[in-house]
Parts: sequence; structure tokens; C-alpha cells
Amino acid sequence: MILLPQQTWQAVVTQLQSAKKVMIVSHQSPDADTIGSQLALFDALQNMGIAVRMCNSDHVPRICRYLPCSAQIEVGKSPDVSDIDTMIAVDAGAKSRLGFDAAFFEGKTLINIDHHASNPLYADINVVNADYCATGAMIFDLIQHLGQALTKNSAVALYAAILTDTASFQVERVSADVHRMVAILIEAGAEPAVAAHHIYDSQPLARVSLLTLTLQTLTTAHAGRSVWLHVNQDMLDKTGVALEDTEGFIDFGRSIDGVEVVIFIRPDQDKRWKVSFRGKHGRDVAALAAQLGGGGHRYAAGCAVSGTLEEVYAQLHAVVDDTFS
Ligand SMILES: [Mn+2]
Repeated sequence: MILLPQQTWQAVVTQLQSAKKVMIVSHQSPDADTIGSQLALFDALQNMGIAVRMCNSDHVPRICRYLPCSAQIEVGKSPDVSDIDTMIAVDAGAKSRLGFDAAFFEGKTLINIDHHASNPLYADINVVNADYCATGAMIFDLIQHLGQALTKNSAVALYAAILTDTASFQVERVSADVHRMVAILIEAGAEPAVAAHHIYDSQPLARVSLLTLTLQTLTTAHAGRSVWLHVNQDMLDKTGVALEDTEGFIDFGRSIDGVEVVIFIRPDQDKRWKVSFRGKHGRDVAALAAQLGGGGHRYAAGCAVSGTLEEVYAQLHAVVDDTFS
């Protein structure tokens, strides 16, 4: 079954059929969609006899370390890529999201496979389609267009990608066909209980301590229609939790009745802050994020902002207040 038959993959297939050495890269602060897509495509290209490597600018997050071959992902901002002819970016909504400098891509054919509507088509070959619920679902289609079988390794990786990017099959883009695709992944060896254990049911106790502190920062505005929460460096130091483990905290804000926009702020590098947005009830948070130089999906987006935490709140309020006026 091809999930979206109207999507053409010919340019990608042609490039990969003549590729000799391929590098697959994920976005910075990788999530399970980018890592799962990377691993499944790695598996398919290996089975085609292509020499393929994976390298990311950030390390593999805890919830993805159970995925087969995840230990083979190289980590670093300047790996030796002198012999690489083709690079594939998966789930990266902008070239800057890859975290490598421009020299990394020089002289290579870059392929951009992504489902963020705000993607500016930054590569030589772009397959960008926001109708896909996850980049993992795109790789599901691509593997078939490459004439490859769905192996257990790729099914396990794609299941993790789709499970997490659909918030456990809760978002609008989850169609009957998405469930049919998931049925095929399970038949090929994906195990939902194993995935749930690693992704949702094995968090460190310290993460719950940090969540407790984070929920104490929760405030509301706009008559309860916006919810705000943050993590600061002090809270991370106190609990010893890695920044990546704040993934999912924003969902507690979204779960509140009557909320339309959730804003979650956490530290980023170089005195910057990473801001995530979640939307509900028709609120387009991608448009909000775009006003601050970011992007994303209608109901899940993000941007980076500089300043003190107070200044960041003020900058964000200026934009968010506007949408409620
Ligand atoms: Mn994604």
C-alpha cells in the first residue's frame, strides 16, 4: 500500500539509483520521527547495496536508543564527508535545523524529505508534503518506490516515528490509511508494546521531578485560552535532567480544557531560548512561530528567541496578545 499515491518520488529514486556513497542526516535536537526515518532509510539503502552512513549534529535521544542500528549513527558537527556524493535530510524544516555548517553540504547532491508546510525547499531535490502525518510515513512510501521490502528493522523504526509524530495517533492527519499503514508495520515486525515501553514508560524519576517544577511555572492568559510554562537552567541543574527530556511537557498545557495556544520556553545554546507552540481549536501556531522567525505545523511549531526569560515572555506576549485581540 502506498499511503499517498499522488506524491511523486521519481527524482529521489533516480538520484539514489546512481548514488555511490550516501549520508543521511537528522535535524538538531532529534526526535523519534527524524531518527526513525533516518534508520529506516539507512536499512533500505543498505539493502540496495549502497554505501550509506548516518551522522547527526546532536546525539540520539534516550527514547530512540532501543531502535535497531541507532548506535551506528555518528555524532558530530564536522564528520569527514569527502567521499559522500548524496546527502539526505529527513524531517528538517529548514537547512539551518540540520546544525552543520555550509561546507558540510558543498559539492553534494542534497535531498530534502520533510512534512513541514513551512519548509522553504532548500535542497537540490525536495519532497515536501504536509499531508503526511510524519516523515516516517514518507519513508514508508519511498521504500516501496525504491522496490525494497519492509524489513523488521525499518518497521520498528517507522512505527516509533509515526507513533510519536501523531501524538499516539491523536492528530487530525491520522486517517484510516495511516492505521492501514501501521497494520503493515506491525505485520512486518513492529511491536507496539515494546515501543510504548521505551518511549512512554521508562522515564527517569528525575524527569518527573522536573515536570513537577515545570508545572509550577504554569500561568494562563487571555481568559484561559493561552497557557504558558517554562524550564530554566536552574531547574535543569537541580534535577540533573537533559534538555531533550523536556519533550512532551508542553502536552500537559494542551490537555487543559478551553486552551487554544500553549507556549513552552526552555534554554537553548548561546543565551537563546527555544520556544514551542501547540495549537487547538483552529489556532494556527505555525503563523505565530513564523512571526518570530520559526516555523512548523498548524498545531505544532517552534522558534528561537534571545534575551532574559522576562524579555522572552514579553516578546512572545506581543505576538500572542495580537492574535487574541
Ligand atoms: Mn516530523
